[in-house]
Amino acid sequence: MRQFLATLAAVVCTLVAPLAARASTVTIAPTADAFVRAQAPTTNFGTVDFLDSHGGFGSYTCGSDQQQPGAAYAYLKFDLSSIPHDAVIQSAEVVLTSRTGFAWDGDPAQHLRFVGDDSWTEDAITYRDSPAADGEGYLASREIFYGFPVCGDPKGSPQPQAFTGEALTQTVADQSSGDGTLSLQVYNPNCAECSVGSNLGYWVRFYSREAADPNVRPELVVTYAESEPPVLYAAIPDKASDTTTVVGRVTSTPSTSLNLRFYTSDTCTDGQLGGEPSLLGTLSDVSTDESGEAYFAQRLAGAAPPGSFVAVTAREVEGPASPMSRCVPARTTTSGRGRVS
Ligand SMILES: [Ca+2]
Repeated sequence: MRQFLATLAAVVCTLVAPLAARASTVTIAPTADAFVRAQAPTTNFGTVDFLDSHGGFGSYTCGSDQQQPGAAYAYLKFDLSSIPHDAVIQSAEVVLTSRTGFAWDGDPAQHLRFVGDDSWTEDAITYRDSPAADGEGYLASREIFYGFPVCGDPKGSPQPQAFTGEALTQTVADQSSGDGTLSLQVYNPNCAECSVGSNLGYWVRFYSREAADPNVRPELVVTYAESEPPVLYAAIPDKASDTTTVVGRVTSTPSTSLNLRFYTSDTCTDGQLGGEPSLLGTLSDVSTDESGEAYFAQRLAGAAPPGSFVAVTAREVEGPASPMSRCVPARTTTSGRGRVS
């Protein structure tokens, strides 16, 4: 037995593959952006190079489009299909670049709100038919301050504004696995009775996706972990003890407990387990180390049938299953032990 385990250890050590990068980042440009203005309820503002967010019913914006009274809200839509289906989303950040605004009074923060209705379009949305935000909750918020003079567009150099947080990340994850489209509203509330007056709000003007400089256009940055297939080095059935010793490696979230499920079938084509795989056995509580790596060399109850092939999937508790590993032949001799199929 000791000799056997020493052999397995040698197999593991000689077959350590370089670590694949697990965290990936994708930057997504909006497919549509526009703002709506309460006091121009049938006007579409989808093609200008800016997005206004202004909560005040009684205050005004004052930019390149002259003085415009009342509240304005911005909308952005993102296509999330570039995020892999089995990705575990770790963080999401909406980056808007501001160019002017004015701190009238009230809530100094600009807020992102979730909009579940994705049916709006850039060239048709108006205040009158704009979709409401789903609930009053804020996905992410950021205080943005522009002082006197009120007018001026731009005021100073462009200012990148990163909106991030758990609620935004969770919503991106939900929409990625849901309808694949994310709509957001940029919002500032009206302050009915403020210290310096009534019906005031903070105005911020951001660049839209029509901005001439691509560096100031809105973007959504999503960081995710790709679920990698485990690597099975060997599956060694032992009829006498009715067990199968499985040896391999799995890469996942660091310091996490994994459940491994081993399948057997009579065919293995181009490394993919074919036929009708049946469950051979499971290993639970296989723990990754601080770099996200786990090795296993253990016995499963039950011997894989002679001439069969074996492959494995891994999953975190409550997580999605990883892709299936490449299959290896269930071998009783040393000749093919540890060969990666
Ligand atoms: Ca636009």
